[in-house]
Amino acid sequence: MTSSTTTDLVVYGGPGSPFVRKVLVFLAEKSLPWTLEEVNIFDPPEWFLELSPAKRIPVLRDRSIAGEGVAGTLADSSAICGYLERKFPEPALYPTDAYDYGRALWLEEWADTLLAVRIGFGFLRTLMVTRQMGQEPDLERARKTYHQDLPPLFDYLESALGDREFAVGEAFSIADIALASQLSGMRITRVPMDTARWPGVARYAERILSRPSFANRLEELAPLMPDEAFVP
Ligand SMILES: N[C@@H](CCC(=O)N[C@@H](CS)C(=O)NCC(=O)O)C(=O)O
Repeated sequence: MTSSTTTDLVVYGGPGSPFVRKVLVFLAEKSLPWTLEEVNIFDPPEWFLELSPAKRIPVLRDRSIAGEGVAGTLADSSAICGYLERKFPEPALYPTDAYDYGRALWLEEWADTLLAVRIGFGFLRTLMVTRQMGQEPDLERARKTYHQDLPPLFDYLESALGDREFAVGEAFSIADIALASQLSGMRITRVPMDTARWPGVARYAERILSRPSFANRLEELAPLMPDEAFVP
């Protein structure tokens, strides 16, 4: 068996990515130290493409397996979190009840796909990445996301969450990490949440994002945030 110290974990990616955030929050909730090695995914170095065949961040390297090359690396935040859970089981971040487990995986998938596309392309790209690239924000696209594309998703989330504290069961889990990693994209781009229309989602986001694992990540992102709030 390979022995490992927790300082062996390297995350490749940029702190602005919600999927990198998902992995960093997962590590923080496990109290595992990590090193973030910045990779600009819009201009990735040649060596990175070998580790990330889909050309995506994050990639995790477990140096206790290999310090270079593909060995010891995993692409995709869900694969990374599953690996970390198996290797570092405490505290458990996946429900033990079979149905809750399945439901947590479903909400993780929903967040990583549908929600990620809307918030990622609708707000992060239009309001934050443009700014980093010295371009004008795409307010029209952001407004279309706000008024047309996101409401059906928030309607679903409002009904899925109800007034529960956590997305699944009675404990914080991967479902909360995945959902809040994407929802935090609105906080970062200073897009207001319609608290009257989706009070459950608003309270939920507030509660989960105030956990230190999230709050510390968001604090690190303050310099990237737009100077002004988005007006829908
Ligand atoms: N399914 C992947 C998605 C990762 C992903 O889409 N990452 C974005 C950054 S937030 C990316 O690398 N985009 C690069 C591109 O679209 O070219 C995961 O869960 O890790």
